[in-house]
Amino acid sequence: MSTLQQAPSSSPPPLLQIPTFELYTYFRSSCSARLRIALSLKSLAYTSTPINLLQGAQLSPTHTSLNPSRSVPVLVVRSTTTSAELEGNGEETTFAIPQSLAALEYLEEAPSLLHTRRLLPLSATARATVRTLVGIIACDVQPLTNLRVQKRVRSLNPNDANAATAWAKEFTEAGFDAFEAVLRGLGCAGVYCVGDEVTMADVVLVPAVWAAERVGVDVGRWEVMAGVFGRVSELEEVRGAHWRAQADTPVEFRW
Ligand SMILES: N[C@@H](CCC(=O)N[C@@H](CS)C(=O)NCC(=O)O)C(=O)O
Repeated sequence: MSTLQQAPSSSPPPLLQIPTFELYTYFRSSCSARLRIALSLKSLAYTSTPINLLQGAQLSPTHTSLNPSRSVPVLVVRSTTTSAELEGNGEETTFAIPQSLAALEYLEEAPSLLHTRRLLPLSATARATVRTLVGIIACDVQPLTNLRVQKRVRSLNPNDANAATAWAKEFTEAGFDAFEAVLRGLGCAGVYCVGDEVTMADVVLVPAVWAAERVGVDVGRWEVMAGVFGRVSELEEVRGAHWRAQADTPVEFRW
């Protein structure tokens, strides 16, 4: 199925300045990887500030003041607002977006970024499908497999070294079953999850598969999804966003 997508022009509209971006990220965080992939696909430069989740840096007072949910990513946007954005009158503003999906939507909607590669299709039907797939991963899988949940599962099962991994595997596999069923049932997959253009569904899927592989899930079980994953993974922008290729990736995990 081919999906209509807004053709981006090569530059921002006159009078709108492209913001600068700072991404609070952790190399292994799948939610951070969503932003790394999207920024890269949109050719938007950013600086990275590493937050070491295993050392508890997300719990520090400084990070909590930036993100009350005590998680990564946080996308900090520094922009010169204009009347076209209905926000101000040419003043410098800095604001933080501490939820990955809100940040993805911002990158899609900000007037100064409308010229960038579109990650949502034009058609409302195709958008709903993209958001369904995004929701399966971001609402039904990731929150259940998050670090803090795994720590809790471990503490509730002190005699079972495998409990947290088994837990994460179970909910990931259930989510991937649903993801595959949507791809098959709606017949939406083309080269990518929804048609032949990369969308937010692909942006969210890829890091979910990386996370799944770490808990021993074999993605080949979901044929359509695995095919899409393979094709998205080949994109240069996605390779650069890989958890093994980040500035804060420890040497032993690098390619
Ligand atoms: N809904 C949030 C979830 C963020 C989240 O759970 N991030 C994980 C990394 S992927 C995290 O920071 N976990 C730290 C912890 O659980 O302490 C989003 O989409 O940004």
